[in-house]
Amino acid sequence: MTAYEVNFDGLIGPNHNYSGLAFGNLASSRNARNTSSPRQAALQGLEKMRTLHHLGYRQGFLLPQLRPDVATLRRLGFSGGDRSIINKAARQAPQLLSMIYSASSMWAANAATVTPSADSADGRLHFTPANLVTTSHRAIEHPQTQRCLETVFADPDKFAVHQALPSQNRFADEGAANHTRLSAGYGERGVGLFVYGRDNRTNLSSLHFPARQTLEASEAVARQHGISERAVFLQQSAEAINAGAFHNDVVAVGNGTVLFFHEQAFEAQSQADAFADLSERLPLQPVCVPRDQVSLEDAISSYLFNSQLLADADGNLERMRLIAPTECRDNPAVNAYLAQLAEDNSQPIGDVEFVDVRQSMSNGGGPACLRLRVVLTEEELAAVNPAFMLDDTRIDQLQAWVNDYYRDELDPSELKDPDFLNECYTAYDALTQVLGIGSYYDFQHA
Ligand code: SUG
Repeated sequence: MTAYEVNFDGLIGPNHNYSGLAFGNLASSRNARNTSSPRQAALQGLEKMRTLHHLGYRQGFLLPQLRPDVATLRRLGFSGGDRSIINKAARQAPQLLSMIYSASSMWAANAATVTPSADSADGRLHFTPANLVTTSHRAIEHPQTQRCLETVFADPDKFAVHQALPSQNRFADEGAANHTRLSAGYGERGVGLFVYGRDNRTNLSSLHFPARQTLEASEAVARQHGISERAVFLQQSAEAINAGAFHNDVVAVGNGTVLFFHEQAFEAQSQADAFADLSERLPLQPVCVPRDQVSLEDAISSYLFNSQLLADADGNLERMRLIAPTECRDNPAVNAYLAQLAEDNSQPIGDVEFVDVRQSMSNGGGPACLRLRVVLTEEELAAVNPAFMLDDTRIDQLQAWVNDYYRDELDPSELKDPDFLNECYTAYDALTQVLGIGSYYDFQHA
């Protein structure tokens, strides 16, 4: 059956800011309290979507989540009207404002884990929103993620949108950033490669930063999607986590039968076992980047592995391209490696495109973080809510909307201003009008 990989990018919200909320994510810590540009961030994200559209790929997007999340402040004991709650929080617990104001839902690779219908037990396409329990600003995302996925993928005969796993440390789940679907062709039965940071035997004292994905979470998702028999589990190395690989997609990316990864990405024994298992199921093509060509530090600062690894626009997996962040071009070792890779005919990656997503990168989110990959058959594609598929006209409309409603600069101290709440709500209201999706956000029902 013909099937396509469609990327759904997170549309970046007017509240994009640098609050240093993600311990273990080096860029987030480095840029804490810096002034952001929500407008540049959103325009950069939309230009990346345009680049893919112009290259011939189908491109969709997911809605920004409603922020500030005043409902969470109510659950934390604040009462009154929305503006009054912001004022009280600004006085009594200003640190909570950065939590409920984060634009982190932009990193759609953490929205959910996705299993295509060719692989699942019931022939539907499955989504499990990630509980993101490791960080408090992201743990509040999953209810709105679920709602957004149910809006975009609304047909329950074709799409199954599950609830997030229980919000417990034991089931910590960060979604597709730690999952790669490998297959010989998009429409063919494939394998789910789940990469986790810890299980119940992991020596936690060896980790300086949190391991955000657990084996038990990955196993539960595989069970939900009916792919336990078609799942392979692989452990990230402590070395990679300690160097700042807070998700596997910072040190590895796969597509088709290709797994492109850093030499130090995985625990050695786990890698040997998983690769042997994968090789029995499909003609695995590992492309390992040696540490003496690209150090782990360079891989993480340039986000080489957070490139999007794409088949060509016809879905031909013999000819792949990387959509890499410009930071890779700026890093001499990475740039030299990529030039060599593109010339190396023993593997299918023959082309590299660079995209500027610096605003997102400064919070630790590269091109691949910004998108959720969904493999869709023709029939499933026809069932996707068309308001969320992009062409030039729609991208132009969204860019005009960003130019009209977004600030050019946002300092984290400005989150205390209740007028900024109104500014955000006005922007979301206008967005639903541009898209023609009616009242979507909670405040529109009030
Ligand atoms: O979860 N940054 C995000 C970046 C997510 C990147 N996603 C993938 N690698 N798939 C995170 O660490 C920073 C927010 C702040 O500090 O303001 C943040 O949440």
